[in-house]
Amino acid sequence: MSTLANGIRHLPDYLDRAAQEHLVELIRGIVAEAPLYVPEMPGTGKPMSVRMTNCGPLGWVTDKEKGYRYQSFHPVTKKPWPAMPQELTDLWERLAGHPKPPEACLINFYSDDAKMGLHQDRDETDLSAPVLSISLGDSCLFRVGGLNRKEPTGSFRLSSGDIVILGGEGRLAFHGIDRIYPGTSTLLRNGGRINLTLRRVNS
Ligand code: MD3
Ligand code: FE
Repeated sequence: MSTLANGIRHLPDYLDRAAQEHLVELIRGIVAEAPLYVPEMPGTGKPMSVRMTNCGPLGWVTDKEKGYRYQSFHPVTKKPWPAMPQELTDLWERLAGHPKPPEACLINFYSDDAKMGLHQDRDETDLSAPVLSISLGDSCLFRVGGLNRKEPTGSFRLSSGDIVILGGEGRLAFHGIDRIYPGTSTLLRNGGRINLTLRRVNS
C-alpha cells in the first residue's frame, strides 16, 4: 500500500486473478442489461473516447444538452440501472471507511486508444465520501495533480487488480488517464481496460 501526498491510497494487485475474473463476469451481465454508450461533453457534444455504463441506484451520465449529472436510469434504454453487486458493496465496506453504502458504480471501458483528460470529480453532493477505483484488464498511465489545474502532476501505472481509494484532500485532486498499454493483460479476451468507480452521491 502506498499513500500519495494527499490521501490517495494505491493498493497494487489487491484482487487476485479469480476475483478479477468474477468481477468481469458480473460486468458482462450488467452490460447485457445496460449497454455501454458513448458519453458526450457538455455544450460541445464532442464524444468521449471512453464508453460507459453504470450499476446501482444512481449512475453518472453526460450528454451535450444536460451535461454531467447522476440519474437513476440508462440514457439510451431509459431502464433503471442494474443492481449494485454485493461483491462491490463488500469491497466498499472493507476499504472506504465510510458509514453509508455506495450509490453509483460507474463502469468505464477503454479501448486501446481511449484516454480521459485531466478533470475533478465534483458532481457528488457528499464530497466527504471517498471514491473507490478498481482497474481490470490492460494497464494504463494514471495522472494525478493538485486541487488546482495549474499545479504540477505526477503519473503512475495502474494494473489489473489494483484498487485506488481517493479520500481526504485527494478527493478533489485533478486526475486523468493519459494512455492504455495494449496487450499488457490477458483478463479481457478482446483487450482494453475496465475501470469501476464506486461512489457515494448523496449525503
Ligand atoms: C482521483 N476514472 O471516472 S479512476 C472517472 O481510470 C475517472 O477510469 C479514471 O477519473 C479511470 O471519473 C480514474 C481513479 C480516480 C477516480 C476518482 C478520483 C482517481 C481520482 C477522484 C479524485 C482524485
Ligand atoms: Fe474522475
